[in-house]
Amino acid sequence: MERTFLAIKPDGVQRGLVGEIISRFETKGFTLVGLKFLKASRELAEQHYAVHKERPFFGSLVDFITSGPVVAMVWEGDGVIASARKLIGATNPLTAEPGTIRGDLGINIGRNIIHGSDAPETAQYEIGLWFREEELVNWQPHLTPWLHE
Ligand code: 3AN
Repeated sequence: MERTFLAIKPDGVQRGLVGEIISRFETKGFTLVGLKFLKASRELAEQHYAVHKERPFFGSLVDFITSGPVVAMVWEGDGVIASARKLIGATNPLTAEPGTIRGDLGINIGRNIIHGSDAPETAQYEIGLWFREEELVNWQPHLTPWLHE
């Protein structure tokens, strides 16, 4: 079963959007298998954003994600990586489609509320970076037969 890494960034936490955001993935039908609330270290943030190391905004990305607590999560389900990206919306909240998390809840690219893995390799890397294997819970929701034919 596919898994993805999602993180509600410090702006989402400070704005009191944690419940609303988690609710969107729950009501879609995906399964929460990992959840932690933490203030990321600089080292963790730099590893997380390693692919953006050469980009001009790398420093501000790391500053921002370490500036307050984040909600780190692993969600499971068929096609969850691509579907979560759709639920999240385009990188810039100002142009993200209404109905998406960023499109409904944000206005600025540097305050785009949530991170979501963009591919299976990234998901695997990010889950391993933020969670130990024993922190992930394998469970079967009772709702499964009502969500899957
Ligand atoms: P996404 O989060 O939609 O996958 P990426 O992976 O292209 O977007 O970028 C990672 C993060 O870098 C974004 N969430 C955003 O906060 C920041 N970012 C991306 N492009 C820009 C930009 N042009 N200016 C400032 N920040 C940016």
